[in-house]
Parts: sequence; C-alpha cells; structure tokens
Amino acid sequence: MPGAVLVWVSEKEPDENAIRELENLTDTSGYEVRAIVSQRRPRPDKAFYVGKGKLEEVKSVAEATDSSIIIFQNRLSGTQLNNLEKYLGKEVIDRDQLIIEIFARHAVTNEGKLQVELMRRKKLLPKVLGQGTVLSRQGGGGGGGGGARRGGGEQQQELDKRSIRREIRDLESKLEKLTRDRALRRKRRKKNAVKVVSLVGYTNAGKSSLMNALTGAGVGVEDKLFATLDPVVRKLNISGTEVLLVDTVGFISALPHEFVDAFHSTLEETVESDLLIHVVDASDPDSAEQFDVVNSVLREIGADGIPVLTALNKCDRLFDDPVLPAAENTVRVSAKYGFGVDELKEKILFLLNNQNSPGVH
Ligand SMILES: Nc1nc2c(ncn2[C@@H]2O[C@H](COP(=O)(O)OP(=O)(O)OP(=O)(O)O)[C@@H](O)[C@H]2O)c(=O)[nH]1
Ligand SMILES: [Mg+2]
Repeated sequence: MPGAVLVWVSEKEPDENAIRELENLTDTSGYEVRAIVSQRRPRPDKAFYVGKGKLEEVKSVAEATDSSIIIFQNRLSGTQLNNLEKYLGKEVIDRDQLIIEIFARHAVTNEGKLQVELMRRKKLLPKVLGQGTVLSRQGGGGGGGGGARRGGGEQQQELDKRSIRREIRDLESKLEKLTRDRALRRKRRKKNAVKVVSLVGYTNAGKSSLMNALTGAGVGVEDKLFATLDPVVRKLNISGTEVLLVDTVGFISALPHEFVDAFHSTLEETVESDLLIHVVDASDPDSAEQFDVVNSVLREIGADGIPVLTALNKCDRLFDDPVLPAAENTVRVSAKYGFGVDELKEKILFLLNNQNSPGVH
C-alpha cells in the first residue's frame, strides 16, 4: 500500500476518536498511515494552512517515510492545495477529497457514479481557480516560470474552468432525469399504498447488516466506511404486511459540502420515507456524537418530521448499558446475532400503523 502522512491542525488538542476516524478513512481508501503531524494553531495560514516550520516537518517526514500522499484533516482552499503540492512535491488532498475517493470506489450504479463525478468536479473547481495564484511566501518550491509561460497557463486555466463547468452542467442534467425517474417510481409505490422504511445512520453502524437480518437480503457488509453507496431496496414482510426497506449511504461528521447537492436523488429516497430506522453503533465510544451528526444531516435534507425508530446496534459488544438513553422508540439489537430483530419488526409495524409519533428533534 502507498504511504500517507496525515496532517492535523486544530485550535485545541486533537480528539483521539476523530484521529482514528481519519485513519480509518485513509485505510479504507487504500493508503497506509505512516505518520501523523499535528499543529495547534488558532488560525490557519492563508497560503499553506500550516506554519512555515510545520511545513518543513511535513516535507521531511513524508520523505523519511517514503509517503506518496499528504492528507489534511482540514478543508483546504484551492490556493492552499496548489501551494502545498508545489512546495511538497507530492500529491496533497484534504479529508473531503478522501471521502469522495472512497465514494468513487464504492459507486456501482450509473446514478452513484454520476453523483460521485459531480462531487469530484465541484471540488476540483476551486483548485483550478486557485492555480493562477503565485506562492505568497518562501518564493515557491521550484522555479516560478517565465512571463510567457504564465500567460499560457492562464489561458489553460480558463479552458479548464470552462470545461469543468460544462461537465458539471452535463452531470446535473443527467442526474435530474434520474431524479424524475425515482419520483415516478415513488408515486407508483404510493398509489399501491406500500410503506417505505429507510435505514439511516453513521457509516459503519451496521445498516446493511440490519437489512440482512431483517430480510435475508444478502447485501454486502464490510468493516469499511461507506461500503454502501447506492440505495438498495428489499421487500420486508411483517406478519402479512409488506413494506419496502431501503439501505442507503451512511453519514459522517463534516460531510463534504458538495454531498447533499450531489446526492440529491439518493437522499430524496430517505426524505420520502414513511419511517426511518436510525441505526446506531452503540458499542462505539463516540455513539452520542454520531447520533447528533446523523440527526443534523437529516434536518439538513428535510427528513426531520418523519417518525424515527432508533436501533441501538452491536449490543453483543456491550458489557454496560448503551451511552444513549433508552427512549420510547428505541430497540437494542445485534444485527450480527439477530438479537432484538423480532422486537424491531413489531415496533416498525406499530409505528407505521400509528403515524403520529415524533420525528427528529
Ligand atoms: N459485533 C457486531 N458487529 C456488527 C453488528 N452489525 C454490524 N456489525 C459489523 O459492523 C461492520 C459494518 O457493518 P455494515 O452493515 O457494513 O455497516 P453499514 O452501516 O451498512 O456501513 P456503510 O455502508 O459503510 O455505511 C461490519 O464489519 C459488520 O460485521 C453487530 O450487531 N455486532
Ligand atoms: Mg452499508
């Protein structure tokens, strides 16, 4: 596996769980974490994000560990990305790009691939726009290029910018068509009065495992982040009542800004559900924070107001009570061992038949 150096800049001491998450993302996208360089800094440097001394440290650590990529936890501007790549002489990406690359690996359907391409293009645009900016410090890492060449560069930049914008428009119109197709399918379902139940939750919480436990669907399960990207729909029969169960993309803290826009057609599936099952990895020390992240994404996409059933999953790993309080619509389950699945089915049926229950708060 190619090596990566992680760079972490924060005001306070970096949080251990958040570092572990970045390591998992890095590992999932096929890089080996060789070193982590962190810096406490109240405000990022405009040109390089990190300070001068840190920049030198990153450079020498990357060389000493033979790493081919530098991954920043922090969101970088187009100018910072370009400056860093030039100075360090290696590929530099931020956490957003890392997530988008994982999405790209896991997209299977045409729709999923288009959504990922749209995110990629949107993320690429600021980098292209930042290319004309001259390094504002340290004179740059290797020859500034003469006037004639710079003129050519600007022309190239303009061409790149236009072609990326055109690609974005193309992708958006292709996706719009797919969104309309989905809406049509939903209308048909509604006419047939089939209820739709969507599994939502933090990535790796066990949504696909629970889908399998509920329906025997055989959906891919992996100890990887964003293993599921494209929505999977399966029939679920509960005591003679047939419902449709949807397994979909998981959420993560600080999702790339481009996500909600690009994944519009997939997220609509969630927004139009009759019931949400919020799957929580109750064995994760960060489960309370993850619970809040998922709720805020649900609010952002307009899925608050839909009744929610909380499934505290991975209870087989718990020796103590889960961190989250056992609220009214909460079931403790283990998708892996099938524990609590019957109770979950009963609650699904009950909530679908009593649609006045509260949604996300
Ligand atoms: N111990 C235990 N492990 C579980 C349980 N449910 C899921 N897992 C494991 O958790 C990991 C993630 O499970 P998935 O079902 O792929 O999770 P997901 O929420 O669909 O994840 P993404 O699609 O990546 O967002 C896998 O390694 C599963 O085997 C459970 O009840 N107990
Ligand atoms: Mg999954």
